[in-house]
Parts: sequence; structure tokens; C-alpha cells
Amino acid sequence: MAEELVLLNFFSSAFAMRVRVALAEKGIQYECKEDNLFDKSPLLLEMNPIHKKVPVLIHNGKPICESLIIVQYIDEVWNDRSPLLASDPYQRSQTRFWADYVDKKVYSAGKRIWLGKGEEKEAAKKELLEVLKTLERELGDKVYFGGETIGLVDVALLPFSSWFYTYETCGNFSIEAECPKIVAWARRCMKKESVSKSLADPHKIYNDFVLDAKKKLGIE
Ligand SMILES: N[C@@H](CCC(=O)N[C@@H](CS)C(=O)NCC(=O)O)C(=O)O
Ligand SMILES: *[C@@H]1O[C@H](CO)[C@@H](O)[C@H](O)[C@H]1NC(C)=O
Repeated sequence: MAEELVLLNFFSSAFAMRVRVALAEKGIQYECKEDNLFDKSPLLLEMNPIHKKVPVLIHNGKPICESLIIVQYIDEVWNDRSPLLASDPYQRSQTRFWADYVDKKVYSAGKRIWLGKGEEKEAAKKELLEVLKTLERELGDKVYFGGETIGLVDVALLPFSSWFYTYETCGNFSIEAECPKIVAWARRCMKKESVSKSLADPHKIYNDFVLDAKKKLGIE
């Protein structure tokens, strides 16, 4: 049976980028449907009635929601190539721990940098740098978080590197100055076509989404 695979996408969504990277890394063809977060499609509301958020992967008509769950689903279904998780249960648990850490920490600090003001924004900058430094320690001397190949933690974190320009511009600070190893890791990953073609351009995120979203939300 021919696989029918549709991604409900939004170009600047870090969560949607995770799914794009995972599918590209495995060389899976799919149809990408761009949604509008300010005017959601009936299909998105039907496929993700609980959260009403992108990304949603629709596989042969059946929806899968939540980016980390989608990426792990992809890894399980297409398990014959480029594994994103090891087979050992303990190693899998550790990979999931760090993917969950990224999930809980990076987006929320980043969001308070580009949407926040004053003290809240300053605290968020400090928090983001601390989180990235923790991740630098976890990366250590490895090429990728997954070791010699890209894994779930790389897929979880990479999209936020496309947002670094927005964080730096809105926060007036340099991530590279404080966390050079994470920036070097992101550059290393970008040398892979599966990554570079799947991530949004940082300037496009800022110019086409962030400035517009701030205006719509009545900030600045
Ligand atoms: N935990 C979700 C987060 C998804 C998410 O926050 N998506 C945002 C775009 S970045 C969205 O669709 N927002 C629409 C809304 O909140 O109304 C995941 O990992 O997939
Ligand atoms: C941005 O930071 C630099 C120093 O790091 C400072 O000189 C400059 O005044 C800051 N700009 C704004 C708009 O806060």
C-alpha cells in the first residue's frame, strides 16, 4: 500500500521543524500543508481537536500530535534507516530525558525573551544561557547528542538554533559568546542537507513571523 503522509506545518514553528528534520533524516517523502496559526484550517482543528496546534502528522488518514511523540512514531515506523534512538532501554530512557529537558526549558525561556519585557526578559536570557550550558555539558566531546549520528535530542533542539537570531535580536545579547559549543554543534548539523533544508531561515522567522506576531499581539 502506498503510504499517505501529510504534515500540517507552520514554517517558523520549532516543533514542526523537528518533524521536518526527522522525515528528511530518514529520506521520507511527504506532503507539507502550511497552516495559518492566526486563522487555523478546519483540517487542523479536526486532526488536533485537543490542542489545536501544529505539527500534526497524518499517516494514512490517522493523526499523530505532539512533536516529540511524532518524531518517535516516525522512528518506530521507519525503523530500517537512520535510527534516532538506540535499542538499549537504558540509553533510550536517557535520550528521552534530555529531549524532555529541551522540551520543558528552551521554548519557554526563548518565548519570554522575544515576548517579554524588563526584568522578566533579563531573567529569561539568563535562564536560556544556563539551559544551553547544561546542554553543552551533556554534549561533551560528542559530534552530535546522538553520538556519531543525529538522534532524538539533536532533532528536539536543532529548530531552536533557527530562533537564536530572534532571541539575540530581541534580547540584545550574543548566544555564541556565552555558549560557543552549542553554536558550533548547530553549525555542524547544518552541514547535513537533511537539516539545512528542513530548518527555517532565522531572518525569515524574525522578519516574517516575529515582527508580525508582536504587532498582532500588540507588543511594542
Ligand atoms: N507541545 C507541542 C507544541 C506545539 C506548538 O506549540 N505549536 C504552536 C506553533 S509553534 C501552535 O500551533 N500554536 C497555535 C496556538 O497555540 O494556538 C508539540 O511539541 O508539538
Ligand atoms: C545592547 O548591549 C550593548 C552592550 O552589550 C549596549 O552597549 C547597548 O546599549 C544595548 N542596547 C540596547 C538597545 O539595550
